[in-house]
Amino acid sequence: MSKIKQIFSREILNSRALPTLETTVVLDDGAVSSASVPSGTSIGAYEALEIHDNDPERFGGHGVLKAVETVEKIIAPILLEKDAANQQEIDNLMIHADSTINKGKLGANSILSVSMAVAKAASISSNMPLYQYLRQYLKNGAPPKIPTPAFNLLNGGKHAASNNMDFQEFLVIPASSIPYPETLSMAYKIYESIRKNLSERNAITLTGEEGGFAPVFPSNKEALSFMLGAISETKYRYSYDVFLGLDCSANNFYSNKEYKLKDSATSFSSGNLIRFYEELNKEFHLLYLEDPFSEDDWEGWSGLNTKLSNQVIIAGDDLVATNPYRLQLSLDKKAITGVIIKPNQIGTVIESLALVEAARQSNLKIIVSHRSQETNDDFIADFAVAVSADYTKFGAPARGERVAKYNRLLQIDRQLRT
Ligand code: 2PG
Ligand code: MG
Repeated sequence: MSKIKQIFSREILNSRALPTLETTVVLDDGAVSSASVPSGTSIGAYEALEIHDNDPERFGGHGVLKAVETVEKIIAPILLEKDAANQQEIDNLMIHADSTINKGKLGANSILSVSMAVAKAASISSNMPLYQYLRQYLKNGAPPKIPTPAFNLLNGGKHAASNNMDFQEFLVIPASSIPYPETLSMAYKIYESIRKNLSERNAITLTGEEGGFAPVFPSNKEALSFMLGAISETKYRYSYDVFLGLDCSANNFYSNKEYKLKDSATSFSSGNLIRFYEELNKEFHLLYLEDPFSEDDWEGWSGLNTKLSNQVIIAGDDLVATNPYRLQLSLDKKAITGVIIKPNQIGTVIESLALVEAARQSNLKIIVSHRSQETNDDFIADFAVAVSADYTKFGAPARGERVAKYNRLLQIDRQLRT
C-alpha cells in the first residue's frame, strides 16, 4: 500500500495558449507523477464542467487559479494518507465531495487532474506500465491491444479559424489489420499527398487545432472528393487499406431545428440530413460517422441508425458525453453503434473505465479520444490500450501534443510485442 503524501497543482498552458492544470501526486514510497488535463473547443451540453477563474484580466477569463486552489485546499486534505492503489476510493471521495451531477462544484478539471496523477503514481509504485495498471479496474478486460488510429488530416468547424468546412474532422482510418507502426507511415504518406495537392491548387497548407490541414473548400463533399484524390496518389487502396470517416460535430451547424451546410443553399431538416449522409455514403463508402446530428436530435440519430448502421459506425461524442445516463438513453433510442470516450467529459478515471465496460456489454465500438486543446500528457494513450479500444482519435501525426500520444503507442506496441 502506498499512501498519498502530497498533492500540488499549477496553472500551465495547453496547445491553444489557454491555461489548464498540471497536478502532481507524491506517494510515501517516493513515487511521484504529474498529470495535466485537456479541454474541448466544441463542448457538448452534457459534459462535466471545467471551472475557470472568469477574470477577464487573465487569459480572457480562462485562468485556472481557482481550480489549482481547489486541488490544494479542498481535494488534497481529503485524499492525504489514502491508498493510491485504490482508485475507486480516490475517485469516489472526490465524486462525493463534489456532490453535483456535472462536477460543477469542484470542477472536472481539478478532479480529473488528481484522478489521473494518482493512477500514474500508483502505477509507478506497483512497477507496472500505466496501461497494464489500469486494466486491474476492468471486470472483463480483453487482452491489451493498440487500437486503430483515426487520423484527423483535414480540420474544419471550430477547429479551423477560417471556418473553412462545416464538418470538424475528416478522418483517415487504416484497415485494422495493419500493424500500428505501419499506420504511422501510411498517415505520413497521405498527409504529404494532401499537402502536395493543396500546394498544386495554390490552397492554404496551414493546419488547424489538431494538426490536420485547414484549407477552404466550396463544400464538405468536395473536401471528401479531394481526400479520395490525395489517397489515390499513394500506394494505399481506398476501402481495402484505408477508409474515410467524419466527425461532423453537428451541434456546430445546427440551430432552430435546422442544419446549415455549405453543400446546399437551403438548410437541412433532420430527414434531409439523413438523406444527405446516405448520399455521401453511397459515393464515399464511409467507415465512420461521429456526431452526425445535434446532441438532442433523437429523430435524426435513430433515423440514421436505421438506415446506415449496418454499413457505417455511428458514434456518439457530444451525444453521450462519456456519461452513463446519456449512454443508456442512446441505447434505448437505438441511436449509436459506437461511443467516444473522453475522461474529461465525465471527470474521473474510474467513471471513464466504467463507461467503457457498459458500452462493451452493449457491443458498441469504443473510440478513445484526446481533446482539441491538449498538453503533452500521454495518459490517454495508455488508457486506450488498457481498455482495448477499437479506435483512437489523437489528431494528425503532427504537432507535439498529438505526436506525444502516437509515440507513446509506439513504446507500448514494442512492449506488447516482446
Ligand atoms: C471531438 C473533439 C476531439 P473537442 O469533437 O471529437 O477531436 O474535439 O475536443 O474540441 O471537443
Ligand atoms: Mg467529436
